[in-house]
Amino acid sequence: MSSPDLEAHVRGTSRYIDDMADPAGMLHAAAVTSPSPHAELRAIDAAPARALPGVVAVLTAADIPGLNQIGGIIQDEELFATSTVHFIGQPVAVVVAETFHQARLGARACVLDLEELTAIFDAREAAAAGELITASRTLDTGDVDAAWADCDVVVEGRADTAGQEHLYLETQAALAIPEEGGRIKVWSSTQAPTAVQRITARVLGLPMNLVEVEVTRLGGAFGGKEDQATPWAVMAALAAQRTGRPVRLTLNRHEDMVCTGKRHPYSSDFKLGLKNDGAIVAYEVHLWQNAGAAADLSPAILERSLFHATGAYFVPNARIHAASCRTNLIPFTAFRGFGAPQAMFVMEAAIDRAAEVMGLSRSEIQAKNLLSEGDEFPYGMRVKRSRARRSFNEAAGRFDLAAVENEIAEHNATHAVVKRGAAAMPVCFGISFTNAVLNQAGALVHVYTDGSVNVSTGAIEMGQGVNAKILAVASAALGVPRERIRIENTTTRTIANTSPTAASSGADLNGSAAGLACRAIADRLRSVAAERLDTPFDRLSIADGVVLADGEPTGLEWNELVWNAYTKRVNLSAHAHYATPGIWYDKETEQGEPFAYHVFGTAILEVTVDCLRGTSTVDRVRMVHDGGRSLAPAVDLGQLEGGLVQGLGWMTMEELVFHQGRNLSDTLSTYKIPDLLGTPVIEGHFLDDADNPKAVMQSKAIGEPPFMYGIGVYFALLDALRAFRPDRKGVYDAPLTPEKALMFLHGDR
Ligand code: LUZ
Ligand code: MOS
Repeated sequence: MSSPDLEAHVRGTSRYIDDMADPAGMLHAAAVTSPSPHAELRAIDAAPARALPGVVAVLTAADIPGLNQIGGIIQDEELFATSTVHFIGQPVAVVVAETFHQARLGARACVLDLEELTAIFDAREAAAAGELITASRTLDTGDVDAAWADCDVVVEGRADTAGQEHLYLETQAALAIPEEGGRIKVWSSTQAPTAVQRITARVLGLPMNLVEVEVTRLGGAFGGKEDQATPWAVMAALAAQRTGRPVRLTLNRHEDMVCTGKRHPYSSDFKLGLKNDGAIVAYEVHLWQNAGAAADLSPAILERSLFHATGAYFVPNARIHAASCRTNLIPFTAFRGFGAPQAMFVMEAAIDRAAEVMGLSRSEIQAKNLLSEGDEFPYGMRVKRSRARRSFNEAAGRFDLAAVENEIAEHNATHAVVKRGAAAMPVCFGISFTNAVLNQAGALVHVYTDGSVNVSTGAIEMGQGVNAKILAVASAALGVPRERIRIENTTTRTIANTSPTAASSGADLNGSAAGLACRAIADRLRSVAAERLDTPFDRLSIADGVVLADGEPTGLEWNELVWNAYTKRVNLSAHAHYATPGIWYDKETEQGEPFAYHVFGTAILEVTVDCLRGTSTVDRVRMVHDGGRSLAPAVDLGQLEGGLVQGLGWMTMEELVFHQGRNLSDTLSTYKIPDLLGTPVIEGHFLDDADNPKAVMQSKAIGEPPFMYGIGVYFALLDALRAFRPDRKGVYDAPLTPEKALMFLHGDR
């Protein structure tokens, strides 16, 4: 079933913040940002900006009535820098002017008096200098030190991954409107309306009940709007409060690429010990996360890295060290996968190195070590309903992995220049926010007297189809056709204290809450019907807008029942709250059950490399994915394919380049993402009989897990390269761009 947004998207009538008509008297805002990665900020001279036509105000930290502090997990980030700037693109002031262009001219005219300081850009250097965002963490299971002696083979190496630009189609945007009594209404392109509300209130010196944040939909987010829509919304709100006029702040693409956080680059050292048959005995890994200049979500992202360091495998003895390192780059932030992809890449690199040394195939080692029912993760949780082996075996069987591998070996033996490679990529991803508190959601449902229904939740529609899923839940729970139900905009006025729509859990949490609220109303309506039809409550049900008794139509229809309930003064509205049961984590012991359940699957990826040029194509990717019982199969297939392609981009062509703290890949001409022509043939299969009692209507979260299938492409490419250069060992430094492939093939001669 399709998304309720579908028709509007196709017709081009779906509205985003930038499509909203300008309120009367509206101003535009643009940030003044730091040109230096690290400097003492001695003065801001705003006089040249104030002298320009159209400029209404230049606001700095001195104009903030509340706190100049936007940090979430750790309060270490100023809205406007005061004494020191810490990265290029850091806001120091905001210029408010009559037009978009005048605001930007004003921002450019401000003169900053800066005294340069030494800057650090490398995570390992930052760690060595003691520049950590939080204390480092270690998960430890089994006895790693003793286990090395039991290993037949021990391999070591280094594996690095670069960052990734979100490149959501809609850039960061906000529209703030001052209302009576000091109230501020903010439209924000955020995944986290409550965070925007909380921090706007903090900065503006208002109670939260005077700040409303509303979202219709986002034009993509991918984590980039979980924390980092906030500063722009707060600046717009501050400007609206100070000037008394509505203020719009929309970043252009270049500003968005320079001034907002991206996926964290990681650098890692690994050590993996195995038996001769490929069984993994021990794994030790050090992960250095490049957090950038402020915490943002980095500690939570580091935690998800820790939890996913052993991938889809059972490792009896493991020690995982992780450090979040402060550098003078933009604060890196949430991005689909949230630290898990970076850690899983290292595990796959270690397996690749072991396969190379042992003369085994990578897929043999993978298959041997997949999670079985009841296996324990390094964080102490035991895996339940593990579908790691089932999905791997189904993928290997359905897609005949052995035949693919043989065919490729034969191809490579008979072709000198064009080489092929294949890889399997198993995924296991934990579902729930690792911070247990965030695993709650609310819903508010109104049934109107004509039988039409409005459903409000805290979920943000960002193109991922969460509204289609909530609609499916509401329709089933009420027993009315989807056409009668509208999923409302998300606003802090109807649903309070929301968690970000993130962690793949939007439909799980908000769908559950919506289901509870709808069932409460449906039960009241069944009571009304029981009286009216003189039939016991338990024998009645409502389906497709008709009241049934023992499954047979009674002749009583939804609209009439609703009106009847109204005349009997029955409440036709319900609010419900859902909190995921059973999850907990103890950071002291680093043990717990942080996830409600896990998502599993396996991809088989095939590539071809032109070994004269280093160029490559991804030919085909086939996946078997554990999607539970889907609430919206077309949506899930889209997420499966889209996640994969985004992962392929991260591994092969999206090259985020910083030089002395400056993002050189800050335009669409210098940052390349996969396009239709670069997209392989994709085949996605969902596991049959995949129930999931841990989520709403037996469904499973889908957003993030498919991203990690893309990791496999790195190793498929590496195999093709090694087929040309069997004398060279694998290197693990993603993305594996054509330039890097060329250096691997020919750089040493
Ligand atoms: N956001 C968050 C996330 O705050 N906590 C998480 O565990 C998470 N996981 C994935 C994506 N976003
Ligand atoms: Mo997130 S990476 O906003 O789920």
